[in-house]
Amino acid sequence: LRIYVASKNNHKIEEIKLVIPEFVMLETVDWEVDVEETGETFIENSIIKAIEYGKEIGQPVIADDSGLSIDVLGGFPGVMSARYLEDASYVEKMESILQLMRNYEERSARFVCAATYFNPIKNFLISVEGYVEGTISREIRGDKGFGYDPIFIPKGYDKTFGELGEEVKKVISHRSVAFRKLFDALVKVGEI
Ligand code: ITT
Repeated sequence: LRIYVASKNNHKIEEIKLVIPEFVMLETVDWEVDVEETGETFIENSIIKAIEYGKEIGQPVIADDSGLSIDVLGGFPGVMSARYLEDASYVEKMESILQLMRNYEERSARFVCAATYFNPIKNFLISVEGYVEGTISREIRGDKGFGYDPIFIPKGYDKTFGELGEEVKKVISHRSVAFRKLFDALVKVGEI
């Protein structure tokens, strides 16, 4: 069974592949258009991406909208995670966040992932969310994973996702939780 993935982020695609059922083949889409993410929530943006890509290719697609939400910063960068300091590197983005948080002892945060499946043939859509709770480290640590992984310490560990890498992310990450939930639901309703 082929399902297309409405994402241009290869790190995400690789992580989704770690948790999808064996009988599902994930296909990438060559599409130059950058879908405008105008939603205020992860769920809204994942729905926007799934519907735009689904309409474009006329086949079932999945989309992922995700980000880091830091409590003392009012949920920031949240849905702005990819767009924060647009042209800066992730090291610069993470340094900027550590700087914003330098005076805070309270460092709780979570990664959130909204996963949406859209089948344009049946006009069927389903969305779920996954979370992983944790804290923001005092410095950048590790070079595994991607994005903000080197400053996020998941609850129950003393290392960052940047140090822990895929072995741990595939079990507890926001993305693995969300996509396991999504595929369980799709099996349950008989969609796949
Ligand atoms: P697509 O929209 O093409 O899927 P994107 O990277 O633009 O790719 P988002 O708009 O959902 O996707 O932004 C997600 C950002 O949140 C991502 O670029 C990272 O900065 C951050 N992020 C999400 N999941 C993460 C993870 O597992 N580890 C580290 N950072 C993550």
